[in-house]
Amino acid sequence: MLSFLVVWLCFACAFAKDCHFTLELTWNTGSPDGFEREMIFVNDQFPGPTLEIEQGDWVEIQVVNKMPFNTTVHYHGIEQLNTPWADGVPGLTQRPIQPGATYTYKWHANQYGSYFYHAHSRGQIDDGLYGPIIVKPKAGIVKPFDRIAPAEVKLLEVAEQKIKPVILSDWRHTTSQRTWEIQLDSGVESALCMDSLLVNGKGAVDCWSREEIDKFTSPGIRPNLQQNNLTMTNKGCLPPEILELLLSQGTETNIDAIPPEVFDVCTPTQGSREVIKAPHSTNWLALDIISTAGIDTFAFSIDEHPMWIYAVDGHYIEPLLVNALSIANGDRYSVFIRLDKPAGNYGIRLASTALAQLIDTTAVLSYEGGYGNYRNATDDITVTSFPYTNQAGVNTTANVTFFQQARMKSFPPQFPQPAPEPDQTFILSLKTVGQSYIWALNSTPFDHAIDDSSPPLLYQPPVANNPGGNITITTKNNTWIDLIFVVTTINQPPHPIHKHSNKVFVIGQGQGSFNWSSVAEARRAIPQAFNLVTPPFRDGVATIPTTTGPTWLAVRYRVENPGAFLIHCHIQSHLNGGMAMVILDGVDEWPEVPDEYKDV
Ligand SMILES: *[C@@H]1O[C@H](CO)[C@@H](O)[C@H](O)[C@H]1NC(C)=O
Ligand SMILES: *[C@@H]1O[C@H](CO)[C@@H](O)[C@H](O)[C@H]1NC(C)=O
Ligand SMILES: *[C@@H]1O[C@H](CO)[C@@H](O)[C@H](O)[C@H]1NC(C)=O
Ligand SMILES: *[C@@H]1O[C@H](CO)[C@@H](O)[C@H](O)[C@H]1NC(C)=O
Ligand SMILES: *[C@@H]1O[C@H](CO)[C@@H](O)[C@H](O)[C@H]1NC(C)=O
Ligand SMILES: *[C@@H]1O[C@H](CO)[C@@H](O)[C@H](O)[C@H]1NC(C)=O
Ligand SMILES: *[C@@H]1O[C@H](CO)[C@@H](O)[C@H](O)[C@H]1NC(C)=O
Ligand SMILES: *[C@@H]1O[C@H](CO)[C@@H](O)[C@H](O)[C@H]1NC(C)=O
Ligand SMILES: [Cu+2]
Repeated sequence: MLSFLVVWLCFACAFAKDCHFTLELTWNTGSPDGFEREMIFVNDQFPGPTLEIEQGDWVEIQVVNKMPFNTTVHYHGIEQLNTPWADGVPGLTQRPIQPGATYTYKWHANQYGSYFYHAHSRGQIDDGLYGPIIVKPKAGIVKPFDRIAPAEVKLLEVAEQKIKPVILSDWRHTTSQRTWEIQLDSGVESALCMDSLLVNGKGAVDCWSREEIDKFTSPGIRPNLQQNNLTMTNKGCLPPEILELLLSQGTETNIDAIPPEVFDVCTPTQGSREVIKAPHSTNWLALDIISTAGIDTFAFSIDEHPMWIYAVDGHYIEPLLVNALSIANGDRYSVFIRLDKPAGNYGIRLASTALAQLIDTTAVLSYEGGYGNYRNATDDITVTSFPYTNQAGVNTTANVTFFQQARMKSFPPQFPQPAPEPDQTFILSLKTVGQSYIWALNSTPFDHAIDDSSPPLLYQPPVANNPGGNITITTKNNTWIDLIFVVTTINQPPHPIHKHSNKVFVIGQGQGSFNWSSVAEARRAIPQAFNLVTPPFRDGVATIPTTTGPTWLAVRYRVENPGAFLIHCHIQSHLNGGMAMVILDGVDEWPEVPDEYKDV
C-alpha cells in the first residue's frame, strides 16, 4: 500500500528553504558485527542516512513505519521552538506511529550544529534506529576558528563544510524486547552487558583473554568481587550477582533465568571495520562524533592526532586541544584534526569506561595512499600507530590530555551577566527503587503507561495532564529554573541526563550531600563549586558517579518554548526502568496543537 512511495529523496537540502526527507523504517535481519539478528533499518541503511540541513530551513520528515510495532522518532538536541508536537515522544507529544502508518514531523532548524535522530519508543534505539543530523551554520554566524589556526581559517571552514559524522554505539545480539523480558524474568539489570562496540555501524565481537580481563578490572570494584569470590565475566561484564548486591535492595532475583550468552559466553566474530578516508591533500578533517550508545560511556581517541574540540552538542565553544574524549550517551563533539602525519593507517580507539563492562573496538583513519580495500576485520589493515588510550579507555602516557567539561566555554559567551536568579528550584533524587533495573530520576519511577496517553499530554490543558507530583515539573514561560540532581546511594554510574527542547547551563557540581535548599545558599558555603560566569551550555550532562559517596549537579535554564518535554537519563536501560520526568514548560502560554496533528 505504501510501497509506491518514493523513498530515496535528496538527503542534502543545500540552499533550500524547505527541506523534505522520507525515512522508511523496516525490521529485517542484519549483522553489523558479524552476528545475524533482527534489527531496524532506515531506508535500508544502518546507521540511518545523514540528514543535511541548512540553518534556517523548515524541515519536513515523513516517517513511514513498516515495522511490526509502534514507534516514534526524536530529533536529539533540536529545540522544536514553537513545534513541541514534533519532538517525537510517545504519550507526551504524539500518539505512537502504528505499523503501516506514516507521521510527518515539521520543525524549524533555528540552530546550527551536530544532532541525531533516534527512536524514542521502548528500547528501539538499541535495535539500530539512529542516524546523524548536520545543520550547516548560516552566513554571519561567528566561529571560533581563528583560535585554532589564524592563518588557516578558510581551510577550517572548508573542512567544516565537509564534516563527517562518526557514530559511536554499543550493540547487543538480543533484541531490545527480549532484553527487557530477560530483566523482568531475572529481576536483574542484564541489559548492561553488550556484545560489541560499533563505529558508524561497523565492528566485531572481540573477546578479551582472561589475563586482559583480570588486568583491566577496575580497582574500584576488585575488592567487592574478591569478597564474593567473583570475577568479571567472559564478556568482561560485572557478574549479575554483583549487580544484585550493589543495586537491588533485597528484592527477589532469579539469575538462572538469564541465558548464558547474556553475561558469560563470548563468541568472536569477523565483523567489519570502519575506515575513515581522508585525502592527503587536505590539511584538516572535521568529524562530528556522536554517541548513540544505549549503555556505555566511551573513551575516544585517534592515534597520534590531537583533536581541536570546537563545538559541543551543536554549539561552538572556545576551542580546546585534547588527545582524548570521554563521551556519554547522547553527547556530540565536533572536532578538527590536522592531517600532518605520513600517509598511512591510524587507529581510532573506542573503549567502554563504564564499570559495567570491559569492551573496545578499533576503527581506522586512513590517509590517501595508506589504505587498501577493507571489507572486513580479516582484511589486511595494519595499524601500527601509537594509541593515546588503551583497550580500557585509560591514557597510555602521563601527558595524554582528556577533554574536561569544566574548561568548556560557550563561544560567544551565552550566560547572561549578572547571572539570573532562579524563579523555581527543583531538587531531584536519583536512585534505583527495588530491583536493579527499576530507576527513578526523582524518587518515583516514571510510569511508561504514559507513553500510551491518548490524547498525549501536550494536547490537553496542562492542569489536566500532570502525571504525578514526583515526576512532573511545571514552569511558567520566560522564567529561570534550577534543577539539582542529587545522587545519594553509593555505586551509581554517571547518569547522562538529557533535557528535551532548549539547552541548560551547568552551573555547579560537587562531591558530598547537597545540604542546602538552593544554589544561592550552597554558593555561600562552597562558592568554588559553582561557575555563574562561563558555565558549560549543553543538552546533556552527566552526574558524577557515586564511587565513594554522594554527589550533586546543578543546572539552570530559561523557559522559552512552552510544551510537554521529557527529561531523562540517556542510558537506555535506565530510561526503560523509569529514570525520566515530564517538564510542562510554560503552562501559562500553553500551545495549541495544529489540527493536522490532532487526528493522527
Ligand atoms: C500502539 O499504539 C496504539 C495507538 O496509540 C495503541 O493503542 C496500542 O496499544 C500500541 N500498541 C502497543 C503494542 O503498544
Ligand atoms: C569464597 O571462597 C572461599 C574459599 O573457597 C570460602 O572460604 C569463602 O566462604 C567464599 N566466600 C563467599 C562469600 O562465598
Ligand atoms: C572477509 O573478507 C574475506 C576476503 O578478504 C572473505 O573471504 C570473507 O568471506 C569476508 N568475511 C565476511 C564476514 O564478510
Ligand atoms: C595517566 O594519567 C594520569 C593522570 O595524569 C597519570 O597519573 C598516569 O600515570 C597516566 N598513566 C600512564 C600509563 O602514564
Ligand atoms: C608525551 O611525551 C612524549 C615524550 O616527550 C612524546 O613523544 C609524546 O608525543 C607525548 N604525547 C602527547 C600526547 O603529547
Ligand atoms: C515522592 O517521593 C517521596 C520521597 O522523596 C515519597 O515519600 C513519596 O511517596 C513519593 N510520592 C509518590 C506519589 O510516589
Ligand atoms: C516564551 O518566552 C520567551 C522568552 O523567554 C519568548 O521569546 C517567547 O515568545 C514566549 N513564548 C510564548 C508562547 O509566549
Ligand atoms: C553535608 O553535610 C554532611 C554532614 O554534615 C557532610 O558530611 C557533607 O560533607 C556535607 N556536604 C557538603 C557538600 O559539604
Ligand atoms: Cu542513568
